[in-house]
Amino acid sequence: MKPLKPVVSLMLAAASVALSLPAAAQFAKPEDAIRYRQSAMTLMQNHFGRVAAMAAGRVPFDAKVAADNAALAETLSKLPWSAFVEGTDKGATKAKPEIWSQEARFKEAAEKMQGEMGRLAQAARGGNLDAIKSAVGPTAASCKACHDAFWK
Ligand code: ASC
Repeated sequence: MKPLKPVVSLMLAAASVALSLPAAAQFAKPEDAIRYRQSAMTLMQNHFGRVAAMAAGRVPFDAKVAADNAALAETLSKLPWSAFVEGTDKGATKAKPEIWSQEARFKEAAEKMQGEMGRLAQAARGGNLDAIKSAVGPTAASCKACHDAFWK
């Protein structure tokens, strides 16, 4: 294998540190954690939305665009959770206190959504619009269920 450029090795090292750090140490300030999870949700909504628009027939179906966007949405669906750290229930957030008082329920809803995003990504990799259509509904429902319960 060709040796990696120093900058690339550095980025990989930084990424592996970020993923293995305890959640609280990932963020210098509570606002940073809030911004991080909001950014991840915004990006996820955008990439999921592009696939949902094709499933709804609002934009022409393009199998590669659907697969790429569903894969991004699946990856993004893993990111918000480490940012729900202590002390981030107030400030510029619509997160409900139930996230922390009913942690198991929140975790279950978050994992349900990640599972549905995974199934959507799998359907999109297969390139079949009907399979994508079948997966979009349950995925959107899992977004909504969590927002209804845990979002102001
Ligand atoms: C989205 C989004 C959600 C869900 C939900 C579906 O695109 O951001 O939270 O779909 O609105 O009902």
